[in-house]
Amino acid sequence: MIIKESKTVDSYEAVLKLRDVIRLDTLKMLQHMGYGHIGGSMSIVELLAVLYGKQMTIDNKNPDWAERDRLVLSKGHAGPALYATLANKGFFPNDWLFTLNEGGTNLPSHPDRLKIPGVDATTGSLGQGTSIAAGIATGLRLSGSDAYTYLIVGDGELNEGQCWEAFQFIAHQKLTHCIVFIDDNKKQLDGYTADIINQFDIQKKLESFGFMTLKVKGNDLKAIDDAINFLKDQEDTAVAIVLDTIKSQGVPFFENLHDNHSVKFNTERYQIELQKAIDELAARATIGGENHDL
Ligand SMILES: Cc1ncc(C[n+]2csc(CCOP(=O)(O)OP(=O)(O)O)c2C)c(N)n1
Repeated sequence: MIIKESKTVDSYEAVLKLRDVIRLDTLKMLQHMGYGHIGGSMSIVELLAVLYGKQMTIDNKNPDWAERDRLVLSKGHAGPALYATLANKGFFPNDWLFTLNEGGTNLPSHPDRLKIPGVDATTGSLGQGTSIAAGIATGLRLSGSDAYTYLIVGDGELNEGQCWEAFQFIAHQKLTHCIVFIDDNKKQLDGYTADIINQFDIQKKLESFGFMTLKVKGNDLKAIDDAINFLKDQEDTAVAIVLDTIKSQGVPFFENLHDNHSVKFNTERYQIELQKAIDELAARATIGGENHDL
């Protein structure tokens, strides 16, 4: 068994750098395509950096390794951020990123587990990833595996009743090794989640289902990492983390843009602002990450 040997042991400095390159490469992919899901991709960058840079047991040389941790990106429209992460972790060549959504590409806009090394679940139809993750985690438990399943769900996605059916199952089964993350960026496709179908208090709802929950700032790498470590120590309970995020997180102009779900970069202003963000990130990535209280 080589289980622990391939555990990622990157330092926080490496996690910071990974955060910046995920954000940078995702923006470059969207720039190349001319449009795309900037909002929901950016709001999970920090989470992906902590998971792939520190928490996950994975092997880029053996993406189907039976003992690996799994990740289900149920909000599959954020695929570009996952692709940038996997490319930077060595699962496939970086130049694949610039074929996003093109005819014949390996990287369709939403994750396809049969095409993309490192993708554990095909997603895009909101809600479905929650049941897939519940199934994967159950299968791993039944086979005696200690591997974790990480499930990322959008706050708008919670409008899908399927999510709550899956959460009920995860809670009932006390699937300690299925860690649920809610990307609470307060917006969905065409407006504020609270205006479309209010989710009310997500944390309280999950707790009423039997989850132990934590809420953390979704741009705070250490808070995310600490929350995961804390929940991994819990026994006999389902666990979830509500990430307090901002749509288009880390890219100030697009954070402040009202319609920032999927943006067409077809105005001079959008193109200039996107290029500015790319240039700033590229400069920061080169010097190895900003100072951060970690
Ligand atoms: C079943 C289903 N209905 C509708 C859509 C179209 N859709 C794509 S993203 C989205 C909004 C999702 O909002 P949220 O989960 O909050 O995502 P985020 O804000 O993080 O991008 C919708 C309605 C879909 N992909 N699947």
